[in-house]
Amino acid sequence: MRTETPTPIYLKDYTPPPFLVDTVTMDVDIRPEGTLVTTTQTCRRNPAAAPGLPLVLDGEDLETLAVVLDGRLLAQQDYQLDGESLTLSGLPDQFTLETRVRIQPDQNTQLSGFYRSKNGYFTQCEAQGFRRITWFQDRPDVMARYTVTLHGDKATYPELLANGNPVTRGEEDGGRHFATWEDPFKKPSYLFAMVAAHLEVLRDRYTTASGREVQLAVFVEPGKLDQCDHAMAALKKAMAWDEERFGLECDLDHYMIVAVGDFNMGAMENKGLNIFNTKYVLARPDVATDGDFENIDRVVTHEYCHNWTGDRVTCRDWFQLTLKEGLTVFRDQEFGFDRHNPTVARIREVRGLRAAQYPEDAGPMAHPIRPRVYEEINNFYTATVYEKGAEVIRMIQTLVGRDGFRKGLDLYFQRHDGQAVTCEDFVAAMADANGYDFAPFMTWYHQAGTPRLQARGQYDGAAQRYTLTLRQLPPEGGQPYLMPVALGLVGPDGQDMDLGGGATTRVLELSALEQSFVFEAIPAAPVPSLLRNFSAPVILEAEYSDAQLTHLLAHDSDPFNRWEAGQRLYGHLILDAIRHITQGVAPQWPESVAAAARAVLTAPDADPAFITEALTLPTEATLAEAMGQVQPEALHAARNGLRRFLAENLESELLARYRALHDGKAYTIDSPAMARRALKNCCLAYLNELDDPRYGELAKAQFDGADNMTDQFAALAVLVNALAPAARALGETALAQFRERWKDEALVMDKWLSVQATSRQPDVLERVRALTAHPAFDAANPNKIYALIRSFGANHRHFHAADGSGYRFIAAWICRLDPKNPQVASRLARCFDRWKKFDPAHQAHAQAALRDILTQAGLSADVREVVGKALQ
Ligand code: B3K
Ligand code: ZN
Repeated sequence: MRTETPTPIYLKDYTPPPFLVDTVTMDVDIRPEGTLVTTTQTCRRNPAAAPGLPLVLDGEDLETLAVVLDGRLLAQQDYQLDGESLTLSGLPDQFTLETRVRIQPDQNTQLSGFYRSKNGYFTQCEAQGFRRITWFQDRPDVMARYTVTLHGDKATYPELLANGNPVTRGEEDGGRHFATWEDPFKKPSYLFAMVAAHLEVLRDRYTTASGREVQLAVFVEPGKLDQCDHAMAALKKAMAWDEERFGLECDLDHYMIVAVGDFNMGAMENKGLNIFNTKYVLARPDVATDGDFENIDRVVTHEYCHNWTGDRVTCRDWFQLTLKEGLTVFRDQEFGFDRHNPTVARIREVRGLRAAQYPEDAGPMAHPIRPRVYEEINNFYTATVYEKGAEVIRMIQTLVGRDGFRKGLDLYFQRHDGQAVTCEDFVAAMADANGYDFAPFMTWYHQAGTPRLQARGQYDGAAQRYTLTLRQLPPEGGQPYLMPVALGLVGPDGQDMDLGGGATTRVLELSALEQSFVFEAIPAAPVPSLLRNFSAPVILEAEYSDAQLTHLLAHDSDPFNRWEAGQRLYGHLILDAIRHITQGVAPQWPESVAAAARAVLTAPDADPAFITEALTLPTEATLAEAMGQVQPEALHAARNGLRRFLAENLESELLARYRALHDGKAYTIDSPAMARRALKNCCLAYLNELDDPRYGELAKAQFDGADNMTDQFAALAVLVNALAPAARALGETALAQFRERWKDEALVMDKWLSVQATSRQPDVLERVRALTAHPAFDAANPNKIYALIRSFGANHRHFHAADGSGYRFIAAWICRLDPKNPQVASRLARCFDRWKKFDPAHQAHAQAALRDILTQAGLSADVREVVGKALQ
């Protein structure tokens, strides 16, 4: 939406829609001169709305050809057409409205609504794309039954798809054809989808627990059929899992996934017709990494889970977005825990939360998981709504238990199936099913920011009593939270102590600002293991000594907290080193951290995936959050310094482990094999922190000999980032070879772009600039922008270059993209979120770049909101 003055939308202003829509019949005629859309809606007055209100329809970039009320063609003075609304007053209580519009999908560069991609036409309607197709009350609480007929040239668009079930299809004059689809379910307009394209399809079937047969289909661009098997298998696994875990069966006769190369985000859960970014569908061992395979599992599951949490029960308004997104992320996370090493999965989630959501919560775009106000809703598909939203759902499960959570979810569906509801409705179902009072918990829904948690332990040896005092510091002196704090007490022998009745972990419910918990019969002073398995999304400010952290890292029975202790230890050391570096003193690394890391690396029975996580340092973005004022060069140097110190001290163990894991065994895509590859590549990367040219050669040999993308790409990344000149030269050769081999695989070329944009080499910006002119790059394709431009924006060291060059580069791209695709431009603008954490010289550069953006004429609401808030 283009607008000069931002118009904030407030949750408190919500009113029910004046009219309900029972049926929508659409005729979509795709022609070279534009697409004609004729929509017939049967409407009736909403008894829940104020009486006598006019009907206000939303529309954007529509050429209005006719408005017909109950069969009567209206004259222009019979309705009011201004900009983005069409208003009809004095309407009867029931009527049929027909509108005819022409749209230009070939010119739709925003990729919202109906748009052209390589092999045809696709839609994206969430949040407000449907209004770019036809006039409608484009809001999620208007749910209707849709019948859609598509017409198009048969040879160019052999597949004509829409939500629901195919009803009829046939030939038309001039080599054209048509197809009619009927969706038996009421749905909000944001779940509408249609596709007219030339695609190939992989078909399969799934029989649900109660015997319903569901036809499954994955549609991809011609030539990619051999990259669909994994997505199809993921879909079937997700269907079985949702039955088993939540008793939720697929309600559809047809479940289709369509992959498209031009897509603003990951994927979209349109009822029965999911549309996916190719990135989350296409995979084959030689072109996709283990991470890609896992992401496909995750996104396919996420969209599938939406069929219940989002589609069957949807949101009343967009402020409630976390109702479906937080809950569905929680569900896809649970799927991950049930299928993979749950600790490693949890670690990765928390790493992601700290790298993206914590900074968001501390920055200018901070908002509660249920925001109270927005200017552009597309800016609120955030880590807070999604990932923190999932943490909030997880805390509910922790508080009422797994069975209690299931009871609550059952009640939620029983009460609200087919409705558009609020977060309160969800929590009320959880409360009522469990007799649990969630009132003090609701702070999580309306307060922004990350709470801090302090812990003070006191041991009374004579009384054998341990008293733990927890103190919460809500952000900016806000309301206290109710938070579950899972706790264990680790004894000097490394064993968990008995917390009563043989339990070794207890969930403390902290709801006051300060609360003390007393534990009796504690034989010795323990080290508290707090927030086990990350039981609440808070910042724990416990003052652990390095010795206590080493103790937890070695012994905590909670593997998440073993990892956490390591992260804390690394964090302490890196922050100390930064202080030294900024004073011109070389940092000193203690032997004890090398010993601790050695113990991790050589633990005989540990899962290699866990070892990898435990040896991976916190990211620069995460570490920056713990600093008062960030010095990006010093931070980068300190973090690399610790990596190098560990490599020097663990060289022989790293090499031995690498050799043992690089065993030439046949490639498989199961969790244990993935874990082994992860650790192998972690060892290879550490070894290349050293100047020894043999390790560069080792990486190049792995690159040359790899039969899978995981090993090939990991070796490439190591070489591209290598500091030793010989290894770096091998990196250049490898980049050229990689490009030559994969130039026709768009997704693989995205990796090639992003590995260069995220590199730590000093010439990275020059290189990125040059790559913007490379044939592998395309400014109209979101994946390319994300791979090259946004990856550079996430390159902490170089985006925050002292001369401001990184800021100017990203700002220029925001200005260039905004007129074409504001959603993508706005995502790029988020790179500036933390500019105020840097020193005045950095700030001056960032501020100038941000101001430049704001002076652009016709700036979108999307970018204006993000940049405006950043400058406030
Ligand atoms: N619901 C979509 C996201 C739509 C984003 C619109 N800007 C994908 C998902 O969360 O599953
Ligand atoms: Zn979602």
